[in-house]
Amino acid sequence: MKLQSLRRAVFGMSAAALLTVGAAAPGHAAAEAADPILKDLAAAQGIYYGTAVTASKLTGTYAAVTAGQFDSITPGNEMKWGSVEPVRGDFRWSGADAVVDFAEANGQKVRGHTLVWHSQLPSWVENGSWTAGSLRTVMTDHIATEAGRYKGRIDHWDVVNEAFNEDGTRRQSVFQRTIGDGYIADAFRAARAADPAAKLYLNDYNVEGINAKSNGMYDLVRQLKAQGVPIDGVGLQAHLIVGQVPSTLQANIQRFADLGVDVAITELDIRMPVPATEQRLRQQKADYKAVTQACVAVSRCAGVTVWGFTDSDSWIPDFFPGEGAATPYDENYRPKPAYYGIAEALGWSGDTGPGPGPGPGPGPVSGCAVTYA
Ligand code: 9MR
Repeated sequence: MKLQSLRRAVFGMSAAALLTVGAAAPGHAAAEAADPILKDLAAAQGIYYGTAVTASKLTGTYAAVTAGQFDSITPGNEMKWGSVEPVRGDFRWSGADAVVDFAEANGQKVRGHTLVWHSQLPSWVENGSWTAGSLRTVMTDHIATEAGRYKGRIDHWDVVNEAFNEDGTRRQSVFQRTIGDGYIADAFRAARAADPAAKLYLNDYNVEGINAKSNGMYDLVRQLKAQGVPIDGVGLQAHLIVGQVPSTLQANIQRFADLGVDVAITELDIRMPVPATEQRLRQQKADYKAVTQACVAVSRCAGVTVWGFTDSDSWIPDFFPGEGAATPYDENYRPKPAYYGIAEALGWSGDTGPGPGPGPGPGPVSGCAVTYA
């Protein structure tokens, strides 16, 4: 990595953060860097800016950018049930512990992800022989154990993840099939009991705009609030496609806010066919800017989390063959136009850096030479 890029990456890190991430971060880079610091800009707008992380990568430049640019982190996989208790009673906390410890060392919030989800669920849960009562007990015990372990250290918990089908009906997960509609209220009550300080979220994808699925979520949140179920927020994952930010995003955030819950953009990425082109990167910048602006515009929008900050740590290429380049930094930790789009949405109006246009100069993007103009 060029020294200039590394300086950009770590600009704004505290001395403590630099010590935490170790030798890869140059000690006094901050004073020389010109690029904006997303977490500082976000704080000035009253929101946080976060990223999903992979615990095993939290060293060197990856750690430096994570700590230098973001004030919230979400473990991408390490807190899922399949990660923490793959075999009944056999707990593996090291990955989750590492993320929470990193956040605390660097003054960051943690979004806990996720307590109840149909996916990355251990087979002993998925395929067990349960009654409604026995699965409810297993589920609430799991919540008590995990949320209890991190009590007081988690800002937001994604208590229930991806509970809906695209038409707004309930997904027929093992929890829905076995326990019935009430499993969501049971999960939120268990989470509140385990960690009263954490904000408790219902999280899903394809609910960013006003549509059948987000209508289903809206109706449920209204019911839960009416029943006194302790739900604090709604997470809009926002796994988006370049050029396709829903036009109703801000109105959707606002209608949930009007129900009396917070909203967060929890897993933002914006994918495109690869190799990336200059035109797509420019559109992606506009898209990241639009999503961030929509959050800034609604006072109950708590913040934005990108689902991996670098194209080298993104789920997209594995799940969508032929697509990628979905995050704000390229595979070599160089800020992409999207990064500047985020900064602009957060009120930054500075120089986009040396080189012919946005970004630190031309360089390879997903294997293709791109010149920003
Ligand atoms: O980023 C996660 C990836 O590493 C895993 O392979 C994948 C498995 O389902 O889960 C990814 O994260 C998902 C998140 O937990 C829930 N919303 C969708 C995310 C992308 O699949």
